[in-house]
Parts: sequence; structure tokens; C-alpha cells
Amino acid sequence: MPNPSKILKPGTILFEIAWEVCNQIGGIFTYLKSKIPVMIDTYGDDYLLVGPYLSDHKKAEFRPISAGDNSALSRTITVIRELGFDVHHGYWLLDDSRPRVLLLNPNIEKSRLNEVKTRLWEKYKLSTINSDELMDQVIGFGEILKIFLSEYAKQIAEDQDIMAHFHEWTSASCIPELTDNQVRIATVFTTHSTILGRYLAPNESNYFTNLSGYDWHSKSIEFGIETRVLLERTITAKTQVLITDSESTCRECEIFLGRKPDQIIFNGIDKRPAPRYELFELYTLSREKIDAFVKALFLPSYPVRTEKTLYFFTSGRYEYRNKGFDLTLEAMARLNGRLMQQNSELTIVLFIISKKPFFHIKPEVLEARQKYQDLRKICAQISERLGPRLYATVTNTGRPVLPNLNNLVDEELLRTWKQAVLNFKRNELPPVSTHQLEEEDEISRFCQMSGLDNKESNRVKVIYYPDFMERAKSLLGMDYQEFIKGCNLGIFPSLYEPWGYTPMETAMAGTPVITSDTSGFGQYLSEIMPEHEAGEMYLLNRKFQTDENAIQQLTEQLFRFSETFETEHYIPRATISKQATDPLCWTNLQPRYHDAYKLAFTRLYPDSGLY
Ligand code: 1S3
Repeated sequence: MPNPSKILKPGTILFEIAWEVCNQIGGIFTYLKSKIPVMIDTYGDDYLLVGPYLSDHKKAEFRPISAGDNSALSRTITVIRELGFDVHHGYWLLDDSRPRVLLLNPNIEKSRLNEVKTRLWEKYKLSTINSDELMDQVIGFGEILKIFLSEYAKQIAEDQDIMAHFHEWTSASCIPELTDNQVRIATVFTTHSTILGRYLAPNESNYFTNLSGYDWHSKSIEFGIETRVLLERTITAKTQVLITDSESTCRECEIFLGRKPDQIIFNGIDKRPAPRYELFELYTLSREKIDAFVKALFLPSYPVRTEKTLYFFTSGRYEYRNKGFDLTLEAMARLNGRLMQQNSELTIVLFIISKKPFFHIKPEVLEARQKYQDLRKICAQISERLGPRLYATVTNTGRPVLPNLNNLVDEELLRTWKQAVLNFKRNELPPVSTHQLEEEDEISRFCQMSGLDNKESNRVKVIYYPDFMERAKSLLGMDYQEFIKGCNLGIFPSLYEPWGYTPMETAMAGTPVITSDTSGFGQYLSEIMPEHEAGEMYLLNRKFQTDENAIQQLTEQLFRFSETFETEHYIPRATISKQATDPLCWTNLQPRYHDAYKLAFTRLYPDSGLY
């Protein structure tokens, strides 16, 4: 394990700041979660995460630490609270680590917010008067953080250093003023995407071909995102060091943000994939749970044969076109048509896991799950009683004649069983979405229009799960990591995907995966593993293709995958080579960050000769 004293000056405090600290939205959450164990090993108590304290904050994931000591941190928190800001210090309760976090309530008083807005206009010509809720929170968060860091710099010893590593523009609006006020803090800004990239890729035809010709200013006005882009550009210009995670985002930084990143650092993993045999065992265990859920949901309406069923899934931040949900659904609809035409006996269940506002889990889903569990319980009771009685009957008579089984089960149990079977039946089709959405979205609309409505004759069924899959509240009784291990294929034909943790996690779980040539991970794979070695990991060409072209490719890939299973009864698992995973281990990527941190200090203290 690297010794921090050899990396940065002993006692250097490292703040890692992101909007997704204790606040799951997309890939930055996974980035942090996977990196934290290595950071704690290296920096121990000198490592502190900072994020927003939001009203729908998951209290279960945060345990407050009661203040009381006289550390610089406690003293600073006291000062900030006295200024009227809402600050929470505690532990982030993750599965395998408990880092210390500081959560700042970004909803600051209106009059204070307006003062900051005026300042931002006067100093940087950032017009935020008509901003939306997110922008107001970003500014509020930046203001508290600026005051907090400036105060903290006063509270610590003069020879102690502070490193602040920000992720994405949402967490970094205080960088310009920290730099201009010459607060003695080194700043590193990692942009995991660009705002214009997220908007232009799904809305402009031939985005990748035209990339170098876009004018950031006119495009940001056209899409109504001028203030956000201006803020992102100001942050980029003022940070000491700029990092991004893939070649394509690096180009975007040059074109849209006007600065070439100092480094491209790929995203990492905290664990190497388990051995093949273990992954297969995990597949079987998780698969049983998925089977149970699918049976509970579908059996009340019509029979399903899970031994002839494949589980496909897609997931990620809800960005319908960027994450390729549109392509996945269209290809699945076409696959359905082809399989039906062939009278295939296969069933493909597509799970779509992406967070969307919902009111509640649909009562029919909870009911179906409950009734299925009841039925299983009764069946287990019957077999428990039947076994010894059957044995006794045969041993008593000594004859190999099967007795009337009805006579071996108690009347009452039989009646309960019959009732449970009758109760289990339902006249409606299995619901496409497991939750009652607050409003109809593109996914539900597409399923309705294309006939992916879970009717019996369809060979492709859809389960849309619009929430994060966490063990405590998961309908399937497992978390996302366990779930993906039990699936047969992860489909991620993203259009805009700077890196792509979703396909990477899928491959690490041993589950076959389709990713696209626009994702950083896809590009990495294609460079490091020749095609014939990329065991069950497929690359879809999207970058310079029309949507129609990409849909045809994807449908063909899905069809071939399903056909192989139907004809060869073979369950493929993905294998990712050590050569591909080793460079992605956080322990191996960490020195790259240390270089970036040193560079930031060199720029902060150009004449010190210390860095
Ligand atoms: C971003 O999160 P997203 O899911 O919105 O950052 C991730 C971590 O760097 C990256 O993997 C992903 O491609 C981006 O999209």
C-alpha cells in the first residue's frame, strides 16, 4: 500500500467533493464507492468526502458524528453553523467501507443566494437570475463550500496543505473564487462528461463527425444551457489541474471548455473478477432469485418456463438516448418479432433498471409476490408431510405401488393449497413497470406503442424497475451487484458514455455484455483485448453509424445470442483478461492521481521548490 508521506506532504488533508456523495444518480456514485476503500487505506483520517445534504436524503446511509473534539474540522464546522448554514458531519454507511463525510445543505436563504448571484455576475459575467432549482443548489453548495474551505485553511497549521478534488461542475462552482481569492488550497477538477456533450450527442445528427466544428457558445444558447456551460468553462479555466476519464471527453474539453485536460485517468475497480467457477456458482444462486420473481409476476397470468428463459438487462442514469435505452427497446421489439415468426419456445425477459420518480410499488406486484411466497410455503408444507407418509406407506406394504397421494395429505392443507392456487390466478397481463410512475415516460410509451406489453404470445417480456436496486428494499431480494450476476446479458448501446461503469461492472460480474464504441470502456476493451479474446463482450459500432444501422447490428447480436442458447443449451459467461483488468485496479491508478495532486501543488506554490 502506498505511503501517503511519500506521495504528498505528511498531514495533507484531502477533500473529495461530488454531488453524488451519499446521493446516487449515475456513474460518479459508482466511481466514488469503488475508490473509497483505497483512499481510506492511503489517507486514513486525512480523507474527507463532501456532498450535498438534500431533503430526500437517505438517512439510512448516513450516521452523524456528534461534534465535541477541538479539531480544525470541528472548529470550522462550528464557525459555519454560526453563520447560519446547515452542515452535517458523519459516516457514509457503505457495504464495505464507512468514510467520513461532510454534507452541506445547498438550499441557502434567498437573500444570501441573490448576493452570491450578483457577485458571480460581477466577477464572471455568469447570469443566474433566472436559474432553475438545480442551478440554485449548485450555487448554494459552492458558497458554503467556499466559506468552509477558506475557514478551514485558517484553522490548520500554516505548513499543512489542503488538496480539494472536485467531480463534475455541480460540485465545483466555488473553484473560481477559491483561486481568485488565493485561498491556499490546491484544486483538481475531474470532469466525467461535458454539459454540451450530454445535450448535443442525443440531439444532433452525426455528433461525432461534426464535433470539432461546434461553436460552444451558439450551441449552448440554442439549447438554453448558456449559464451552465459558462460556469463549467470558468471552473475549467480556474482549476489548477483538469482531469477527464476518456479520449472522447478529452476532445470535448478542448472544443467545448477551451482547455486540454492535464491527464486522462481511466475509471477503476476495487475488486478483480472472481474465478470462473465461482462466478458460475454465483450465477446459479442469483438466477434462482430472479426466477422466483419472474414466476411470481408472470405465472398468475400465464405459464412461463424459466429453464427456457434468458434474462437481459440494461441500466444507468435515465438519459433515454444517451444511454441507448431507445436502441435497446427497438432492437428488443424486433427480436420479439423474429422469435415469434420462428415459433421460438424461448422467452427473453428484459429488465430496465433506471431511476425515475414514482409514487409507490404497484400493489399488484406486491400482491403477486406475496401470493407466490404463500403458495411456495404451502407446497413446502405438503411435501414435508407427504415424504415421510409416502415412505411409511411403501415400507409398510412392501409393494412398489404408489398410493393415492390425495389420501396422504390432510384435508385442510389440501383445501388451503387449492385456495392459494385459485387466489394466485389473475386476469390481467403482468405489468411492464413494477412501480407506479409519477408520469408516463419514454420507456413506458415505447413499450405500449410497440406491443411490448407482456402478452403471452410475445417472446420478449419487459420488467421496468424505475428504482435503484438495493438489498433492503429490492423487490427481488437482492442488490444490483447480485442481480447482474444472475443475468445472461447486459445491453449498453450508449450513444454518449464518457466511460461506462455499467458495462464494466457487468463484465466483471462474469455476465456477457454489449457495449458501444462510443463508451470509454468499450474503446479501452477494443484496444487492450483483440476481438477473438473478448470472451462474450461485444462492441457495437455506433460512433459513425446511423441509428437504423446500429439497431440492425444490435438486433442481429441479440438474435444470435438467443439462438445459440436455444440450439446449444449453452450458458455463456464473460471472461475479462488480467491484462485488461490490472491497469484498472484503483491501486494501480492511484499514482496517476498523485501526479495530478503534485502538479496542482506545483501550480499553487510555483516557487516553493517543495513539489
Ligand atoms: C458519468 O456518469 P453517468 O452515468 O452520468 O460518470 C461516470 C464515471 O466517470 C462515467 O462512467 C459515465 O460514462 C458518465 O455518465
